[in-house]
Amino acid sequence: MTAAFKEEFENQGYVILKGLYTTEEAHRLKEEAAAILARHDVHQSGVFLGLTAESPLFKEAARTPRLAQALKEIVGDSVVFLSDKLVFKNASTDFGSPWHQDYSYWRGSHKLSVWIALDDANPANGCLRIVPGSHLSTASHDGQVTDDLGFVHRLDEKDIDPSQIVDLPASKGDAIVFHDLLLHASYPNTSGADRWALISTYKDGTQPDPDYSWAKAAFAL
Ligand SMILES: O=C(O)CCC(=O)C(=O)O
Repeated sequence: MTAAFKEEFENQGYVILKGLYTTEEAHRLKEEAAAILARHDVHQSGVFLGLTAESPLFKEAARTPRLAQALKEIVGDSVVFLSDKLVFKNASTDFGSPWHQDYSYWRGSHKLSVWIALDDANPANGCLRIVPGSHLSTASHDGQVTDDLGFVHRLDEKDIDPSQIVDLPASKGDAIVFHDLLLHASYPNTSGADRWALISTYKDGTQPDPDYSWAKAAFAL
């Protein structure tokens, strides 16, 4: 990792770790996620919180050395894993996530999200979309909530300049690390195929924060 890596994160608000996990590792994680979902009464929201809290395999993946090194490069030596969630889309759970900054939900110190592809992701099955550089300011989240997707803080699509949007297709095992002020959304899944992604949250352990009830499996890297 180089100074250019950190500079890219600071300027763009995100960096891509291609092939963070091998195809086989991503496949194993998806199988494990499916086993976890099968043990729970998961409804159609397409979101399940807390895989690492109940799976040693996910805990191991959350501290994989290349990721730990990249996160330390960005925030410094004290990195804390807070929580993770599976955002799974398929033929019946096919919504696109609306535009938002994660910070609008979390507040406190700034965090990093790591979006990990457990399937190949593209515009047809719901890949991530971002606005590079948007992490440099806080947007007001006053978009109308007319569905029950659970995104209560969101921007109106018309408030996003289409010329600034970058689509981030990903191969299974790729990871996108982004700042909690980076504007992002995802396409709806019109393909009928799975698009499962793991999204993990990390923070700089030296920064004070409120207690987050959703971070019950927190640990230092
Ligand atoms: O649909 C996605 O993969 C993005 C989900 C997302 O942005 C979120 O849950 O904060």
